[in-house]
Amino acid sequence: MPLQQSPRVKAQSKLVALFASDIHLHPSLPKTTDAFFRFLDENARKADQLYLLGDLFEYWAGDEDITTNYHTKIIQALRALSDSGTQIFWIAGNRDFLIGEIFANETGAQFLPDPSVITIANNRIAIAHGDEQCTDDLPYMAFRNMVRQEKWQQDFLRLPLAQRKKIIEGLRINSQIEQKEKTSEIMDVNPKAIQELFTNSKVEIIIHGHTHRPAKHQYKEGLRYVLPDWDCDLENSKSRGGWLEIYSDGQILFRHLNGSSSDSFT
Ligand SMILES: [Mn+2]
Repeated sequence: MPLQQSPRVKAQSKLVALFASDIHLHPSLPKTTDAFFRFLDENARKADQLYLLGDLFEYWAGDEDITTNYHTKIIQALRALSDSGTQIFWIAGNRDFLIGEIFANETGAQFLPDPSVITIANNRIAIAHGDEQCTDDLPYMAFRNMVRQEKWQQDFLRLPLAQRKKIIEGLRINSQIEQKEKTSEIMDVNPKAIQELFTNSKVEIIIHGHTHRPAKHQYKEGLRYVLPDWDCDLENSKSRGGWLEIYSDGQILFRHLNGSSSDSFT
C-alpha cells in the first residue's frame, strides 16, 4: 500500500477561512485555553475570516460574566484578532447561546443565525452549530425550543448571575447523566434533517460541530464536515481538537492541533 501523503497546499493559494467549534473553554481547562490562544495568535491571524460555530465556552450565564479574569483574557485575544484584520463570525451553541451584544461589541465578532449560508472560494456553504439537526433527541429539542425563545431568555437573564450559574451547573450534571442513557444514534444528527439543510439552503457543503464526531461525510447532495471538540487537559495526554481550513482555490483541509493536516479527520 502506498504511503498516504499529507495533502499539500499550493503555494499560490491563500488561506481564506477557518472553522472551529466546541472548544468548551473553562478555567478548569488551562491547556485547552492555551491551545485556543495559540490558535488565535498563530493560525487565525493568517486567515481573512474565522467562523466560531458554537460552544466556544463550556457555558455562558450572561454577558455580565464578561468581567471575570478568565473571560477578560479570552475577549482581549478575540479583540486583538479582529483588530489585526481577521473578521470573526459567530454562531451560538447550545452552551453559549446567552452570549449577547456586549460580547459582540467587546470582541468585534459578528453574530450569524443558525444555520447561515456563506460563499467562500466559490463554494456555497451552510454553517450551523449542529444541535438543531439532532432531531431524534426529542427531550433536547423541546428544551431547545424553550430556551431559544426571547421571553424565556429575558426572564432567565433577570435572575441574579450567581443563581443563573447554579441552574446551568445543575443542567450540565443532568445532561451528563441523560447522555449516558441515550443511544449513540439519538445523539447524532438526523439524516433527514441534514438532507433538508442541503436542499433548503441549496448548498453542496455543510460544516457543523456539536456532535464531537469529527468526520467528512459524502452524500449525493454534497459533503458534510463535522468539526472536533477540543480537550488538551486529558490525563492520558491524548489531546484532541483542530479546525477546518478553506483556501482561495477551494481546497478544504482539516488541521490538527499538532500542525499536521489531512483531507478528512478520521
Ligand atoms: Mn454543542
